Amino acid sequence: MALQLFALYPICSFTKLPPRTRIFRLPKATSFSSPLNCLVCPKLDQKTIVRRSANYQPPIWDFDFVQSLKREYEGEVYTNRISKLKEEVRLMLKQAVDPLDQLQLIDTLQRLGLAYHFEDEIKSILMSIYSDNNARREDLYATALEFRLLRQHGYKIPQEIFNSFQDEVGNFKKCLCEDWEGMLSLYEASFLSDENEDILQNARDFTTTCLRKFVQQSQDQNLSNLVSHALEIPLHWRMLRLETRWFIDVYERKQGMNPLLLELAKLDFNNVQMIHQNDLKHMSRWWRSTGLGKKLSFARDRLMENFFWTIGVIFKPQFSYCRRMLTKVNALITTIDDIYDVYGTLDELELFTDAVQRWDVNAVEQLPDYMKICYLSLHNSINEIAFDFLREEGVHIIPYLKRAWADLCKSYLLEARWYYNGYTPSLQEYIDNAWISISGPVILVHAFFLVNSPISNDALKCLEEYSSIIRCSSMILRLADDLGTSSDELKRGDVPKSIQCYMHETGASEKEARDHIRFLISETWKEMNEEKSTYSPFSETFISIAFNLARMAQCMYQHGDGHGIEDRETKDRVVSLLVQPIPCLNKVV
Ligand code: LA6
Ligand code: MN
Ligand code: MN
Ligand code: MN
Ligand code: MN
Repeated sequence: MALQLFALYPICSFTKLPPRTRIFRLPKATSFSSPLNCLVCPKLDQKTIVRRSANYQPPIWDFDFVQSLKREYEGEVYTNRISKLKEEVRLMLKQAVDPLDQLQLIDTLQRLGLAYHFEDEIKSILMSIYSDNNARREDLYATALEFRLLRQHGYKIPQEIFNSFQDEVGNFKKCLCEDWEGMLSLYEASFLSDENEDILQNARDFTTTCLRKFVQQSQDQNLSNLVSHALEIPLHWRMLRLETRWFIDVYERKQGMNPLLLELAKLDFNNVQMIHQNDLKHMSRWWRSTGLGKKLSFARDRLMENFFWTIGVIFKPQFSYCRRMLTKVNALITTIDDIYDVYGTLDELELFTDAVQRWDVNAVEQLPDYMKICYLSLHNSINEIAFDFLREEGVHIIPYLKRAWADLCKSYLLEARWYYNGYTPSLQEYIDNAWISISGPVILVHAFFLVNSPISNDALKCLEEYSSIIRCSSMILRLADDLGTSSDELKRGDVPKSIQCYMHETGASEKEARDHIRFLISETWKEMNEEKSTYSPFSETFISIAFNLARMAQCMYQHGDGHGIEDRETKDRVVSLLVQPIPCLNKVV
């Protein structure tokens, strides 16, 4: 049973929240010293408020440690060497003539994290391969590779390209199972599927079964590592930088690898890492200056993770400003989410929601102290982003930004009401709110202005409507988060999340519910994939951000709550992307 993902959409449904339970008048600033909730709900005595705790641990990343991160591979020798190697690769791309060689080179460059240097060259090669579409169709590996790369780059290439590998009744031929390279290639290609593409769904099922068998039987450790890695999360769903870091090691061991490509990959990785470290250091100073980590001790103090998300979302060196501003957005989201989910009383949350909707600095007067600092910090940070945009582009964007925050807070508030009423919504009702309450729209609306200029009216309209790509990306973020965090959330006291709503509604077991949520993630990916092949007013950069947000979610919550719990997988990942450079043995001279 496929759920209609966004049945109650458009957002106008969203703006019609249940009527306020209480109407209050704002007092004069001088008329109260204790929080306004005394006025709102006279019987509530501040001392009797029992607040929840999430028992979040203090951050493991020390401020001084972050500031002391060193740049080991910095200097002209390295930049010169990188330039020289890039020219060599450009030549390789020019000289490759056999389509399979070309495709393999492109694939390798992508997986080594180098493709962004050669976007024009890659585009023109793929264009020529696409126009010459009577290439051979006997080799499954080559066909699937071509299919995957072309779809990735937005070409409409039909799933029927795989017909010759099926028998008369449409099953993939059993004998193909022996060809593990072909299987792996088809497996990865099958994730580029749109909705209702049955050949690709069959391909995914068939290759998954074959590859699982392969892993069980293979004696070759390297090969089965490769296949297990793919089975764990397919390439199309993977966070790019971590995949790059992983693949550089794989490539180094690969027979017949090209040492120049390897060298460039390592040097470039280290170079990008230094730029990221620089962004991180800036943001770590900003975070300290807000005082939020210290003052709001009930909330997650997760600057490192908040920054780490931005690498997943947009890693290219030239987008430092975007990474930095999104780090602020993420840090504010994480803090405000904890206010709503953990610390705040319902009355306080009503006030905060109202203040955000007004987007008026005077609204701070109605808030309890702990909210004041958060509210002003939100105001200052977001207004500053808007100010930068106004200065650079001449466009006033506060209405867009504040609207996104207001929608987020309204969705938080609805969840808080559900919680206090002990209400379990249907899965549909939950989802209609939860794709907003996960903060995907806030992140993407800000990202839009942080990378897009000039902006078109068409794109603005799609942004305002939270068009399909924004909803899909947010939806995957929500469902992945629920898979990773809902067990702990329920224990500490929180609304039922998608898994529990589904169990409540259908009587399914937790395992069945989790499988269903994974199915929804996979279906949402298919819908999002369509965004690549249909006209979109959004820039390629913005589209890639939306895709990457979904990828990053699946990465962060792969082993549980990787955002809240720092000292497990997330720590190793942070070390490998942000702390340790790749040793380059043949030091450049
Ligand atoms: C997840 O926490 C969280 F804080 C987010 C804000 C998710 C995505 C965030 C970024 C990129 P939690 P909830 C900062 O699992 O309450 O508490 O919506 O989110 O389930
Ligand atoms: Mn939460
Ligand atoms: Mn929440
Ligand atoms: Mn959660
Ligand atoms: Mn569709």
